[in-house]
Order: sequence, then C-alpha cells, then structure tokens
Amino acid sequence: MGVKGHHAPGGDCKGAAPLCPPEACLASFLNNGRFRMRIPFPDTDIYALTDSRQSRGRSTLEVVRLMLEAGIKVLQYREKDKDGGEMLRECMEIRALTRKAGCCFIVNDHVDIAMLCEADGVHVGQTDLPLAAVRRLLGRDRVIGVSTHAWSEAEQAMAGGADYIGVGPIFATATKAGATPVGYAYLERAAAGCTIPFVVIGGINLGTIAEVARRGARCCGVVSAITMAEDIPGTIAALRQRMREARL
Ligand code: 3NM
Repeated sequence: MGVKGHHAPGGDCKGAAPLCPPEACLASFLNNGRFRMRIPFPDTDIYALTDSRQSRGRSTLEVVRLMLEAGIKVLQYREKDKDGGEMLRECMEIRALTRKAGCCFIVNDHVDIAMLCEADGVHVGQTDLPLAAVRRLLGRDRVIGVSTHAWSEAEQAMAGGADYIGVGPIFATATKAGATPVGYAYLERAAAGCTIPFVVIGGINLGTIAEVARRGARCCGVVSAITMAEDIPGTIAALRQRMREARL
C-alpha cells in the first residue's frame, strides 16, 4: 500500500494534492522502483488477434510469429478455451517476441495474466471488469481497450479514460457467435465522433475491408481472416493493400 489516504504504489501524485505530502510521493516512487513511460496505442492499420480454435491446427505461437513477420504492430492474445497456466506460458513467450518486434501486446480479459507477463495492455468487454477497476490494477501507463457496440458505450469508454475502443461487430461472425451486428451506422458514428483510436472489428476480411475503410475505419481488428489464412503474411499484406487503395 502507499501512504494512507494518498495513492497506491505505482500511482502518481496528480489528483492526490493537497493531501499528498512529499514523502508520500517519494514512497510511491521507491515502492514502484522505476520510472514508467506511458505506452501509446500504435497508429497502425491492422490489429491482429489470436484464436487457436481457428488456426488450421497451428499453435498460437506459430501464428503469432507469422503475424509479426508481416509487421503487425498491435496484437491481442484472445484464447477462450485454455487454462490459466497455459495462457500465462504462451503470453510470456509472446511478450518476448512482441518486444523484440516492437509490437504492442494486449491481453484479452485477463488482467492478472497481462500484469504477470508485462503486456502493454488489456482489452475488456462490456461485461468484464469495469474500466475504472482495470485502470486501478494496471496503472496509467498501460493501454486499456474496451469493446463497444453502440455510441453510448463509446462515450462512456472515452469519458472513463480508455486508450482505444473496439467498434463492432460490423458483420455477423462465427468468432463471436450470437453478437448482433451493428452495421455501418455505428462505424460511421465512431469515425465522426471518436476522440481516441477506434478498432473496427467483426467479419473484416479481404472481401469487406475496403468498404469498411471507405466508411472511416483507420484500424481494423481481424481474427479469422488472418488466423485461418494459409499464407498469413501474404493475407496481411493484401488486407493492408486494400485499405490503402480504399482510402485513396
Ligand atoms: N470482438 P472475426 S467481434 C473479438 O464486436 C471480437 O467486439 C468483436 O472475429 C466485437 O475477425 C470479434 O473472425 C470477433 O470476424 C471478430
């Protein structure tokens, strides 16, 4: 704990004044043990996510290596059927690979695993831990993303200090079966009003990405079109090319 009534270890002193005496700041600094820089959400076109259930039998690590080979700059570990130990082992390895590649590494849902592997951030849905609680655990320097399915949720996430939001699912997708597609209307609303980066997701593939880019998507979240591709680097290059052409 930090000094009573002031702030948690790893926090800073902004907002604690006038209660926060200099020794509390010093304690926080010493407890924390190191300076931390705020990690930015990268300005990039494709946000790649893992899904070992849809990877043609390839391991998550193998798929991640191919994504990084293609120059992916933000990658989310999203595994729904694995136990905690396996997820942590994989995330430790992915952390080392993404660090080397200069890729922002986000863990879906599991704040504990993200902290243990020193991921750059966490992504949460509307029914996961609330943004404010995740921020308390992660601190200000890490990236937090929130899935949104309507403009009211986007406004709430922006006001709550999210670093980016997911906007979707634009189309129906087997990867998130049962989720109601939001269509182009919400994408266009987000493109017009979002004050933080937004990642357009749900059914984005070689056939849909150009129109989504024309309607304002600057960054697309893609699962199955990449994880199911025989040629992952080639498919990522083609997705990028179609986004570029659509924006000309
Ligand atoms: N989040 P695919 S849709 C992980 O709308 C995820 O928040 C969504 O998978 C959201 O690229 C989705 O295979 C799945 O369609 C996207």
